[in-house]
Amino acid sequence: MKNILIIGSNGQIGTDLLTKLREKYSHKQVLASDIRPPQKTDSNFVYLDATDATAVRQIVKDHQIDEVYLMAAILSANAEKMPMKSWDINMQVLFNVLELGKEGLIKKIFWPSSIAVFGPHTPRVQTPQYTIMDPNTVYGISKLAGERWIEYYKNHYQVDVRSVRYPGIISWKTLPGGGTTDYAVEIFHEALKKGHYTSFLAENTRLPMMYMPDAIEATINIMEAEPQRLHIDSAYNIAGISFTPKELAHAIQVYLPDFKIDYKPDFRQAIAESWPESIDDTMAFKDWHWQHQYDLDEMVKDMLEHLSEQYHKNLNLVS
Ligand code: AKB
Repeated sequence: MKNILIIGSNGQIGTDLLTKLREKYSHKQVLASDIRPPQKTDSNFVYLDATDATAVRQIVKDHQIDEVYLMAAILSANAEKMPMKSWDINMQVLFNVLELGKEGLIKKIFWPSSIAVFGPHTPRVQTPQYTIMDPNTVYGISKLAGERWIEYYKNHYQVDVRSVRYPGIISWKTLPGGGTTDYAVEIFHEALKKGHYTSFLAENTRLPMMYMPDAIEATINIMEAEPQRLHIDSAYNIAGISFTPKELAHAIQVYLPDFKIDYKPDFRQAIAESWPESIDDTMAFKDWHWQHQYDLDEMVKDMLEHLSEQYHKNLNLVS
């Protein structure tokens, strides 16, 4: 019987991860924690500011935690507005957890990296696992530094840390908070609420994306893989679907023919242009049989099905 702690359980990925892990194990075994209160009362939730090393240690000890999923971070667009603060937070929370691994207090850690580790000189199409990495955002720099540090802790202190480079994640339960790929979630809400969306990325900006069920699958699969199968000590490339705002709008129009989109690129355009268009995830496939399930149309249909319920709209989603 292992005990799991999710740090950042109220965030976009944390919310879905919490549900899935509690289904897989039990409510009692999966402790939720966040700096924000949960939306629904949760008897197994604790307030946690993960930048506070003493507080993280205390919770890990009090609840005899074996595994930590560290999902708290300041994302790319928000990080550009407060560079030093974001660097401090993103690195501090990681070190607080890595140190507990080094001391043997926790046995396994999941820490997410991102496609933001790549930069303007990285080959943009089918970006390989090992390539030029010259991120030019605070978030990307912190993720690349994080990747180097998790490898260091693995090699020098035998800390078992697992990581994947998440692309933009699309989901309906919780909104993303301050990323460059957030348009791909906002668009669904606005399509259903107003029938119109103004994209902050230009129409032909292609980015790697993934539907939440695939992201959760990747996260849990890498955590459960036999250690001898993992040949990458930093973070694995994982791929889902790559599309542009225009292609996504067309896929939505199949179900909502009156939906309109226009484009007003802002500062996030430059961030998006420094990131890959698509990702080569051969190594994740080879090592732990990773393969995404959802294509663009399946994702759009599922998103609209769930969100139309939330907005009490009756949609006939048979295309
Ligand atoms: C962001 O846009 O900052 C994130 C990411 C790609 O890591 N969604």
